[in-house]
Formats: sequence, C-alpha cells, structure tokens
Amino acid sequence: MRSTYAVALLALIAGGIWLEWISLSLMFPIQAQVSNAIPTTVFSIDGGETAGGFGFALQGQKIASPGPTITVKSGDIVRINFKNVGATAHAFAVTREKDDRSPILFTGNIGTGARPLTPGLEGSVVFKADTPGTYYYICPVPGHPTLGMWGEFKVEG
Ligand SMILES: [Cu+2]
Repeated sequence: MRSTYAVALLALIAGGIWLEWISLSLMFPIQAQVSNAIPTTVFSIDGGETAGGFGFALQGQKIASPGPTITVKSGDIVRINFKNVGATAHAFAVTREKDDRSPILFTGNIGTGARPLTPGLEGSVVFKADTPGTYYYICPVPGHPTLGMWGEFKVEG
C-alpha cells in the first residue's frame, strides 16, 4: 500500500515537472535565444516612397528600387533596423521570392503585411541566416513589392 502511494506521488511530481517544462518552453521558445544573441552583422534600412513607387535605402540615403543588396555570411546573427520614412504603412520581410505572398524566411520580419509600421515608426529584428542562397527582402504589404519595394538578400555559404 505504501509503495502505491510512493508511485502515485512520484508520478505526480514527474507530471508536474513535465508540465512546468512544457509551459516554460512555450513561454521561452528557442527563437527567444536567437533574439537575445549578440548580432554579428547590423543593417539599418529605410523604407518609403520613390518618385514612381516604393523602395528601400541604407538609413539616411535616398529611397530607391531595388533597394541596396544585403549580403551576410551563413550562420551570421543578423540585426535589421527598419524605419518607415514613407507616407504610408510599410514593413520588412526576408522572403524567397519578391512577392508579398512569399513565406517569411529566418523569422526575419519587422511588421507584417497585415500589421505594417505606420509612417515614422521603426523596429528591429535579430535572426540567424543559416541557409546559403539568394533571397529577397520585401515590404510584405500587398502590392508593394510589385511597386518596387524589394532588394536582394544574399546569404553566402
Ligand atoms: Cu510598403
């Protein structure tokens, strides 16, 4: 009888530890560790209007389309600072294609197409670029990449 209680008590303790582990991993997902990592590469990018559409520029420079090519090395912890210097809502996202429906890569986005940054707002993101390739960064607001709001994002192997 006593051993039954002991087993039940152990099962309760183990269950409690397991539940706590689950809730902790929900509260502090692995992504948070990447976000807390010290960036090895930092880019400050403006987004806004050009004469005929939208584009990007290195912070303080003239907005152009396409925006400046961002090149990093595979494994870099990349920090992007993005400021909306335009007159309409914009956001920033690393994607496979220069298409506002293309999935976001490396969780490298600041705002989304549905929740972009209003004019004057800025934000930043830290992510690990760990798959070599030539990708894009875009403004994921529907129609904006087509209007020129994109640039190349290269991850060198
Ligand atoms: Cu935009």
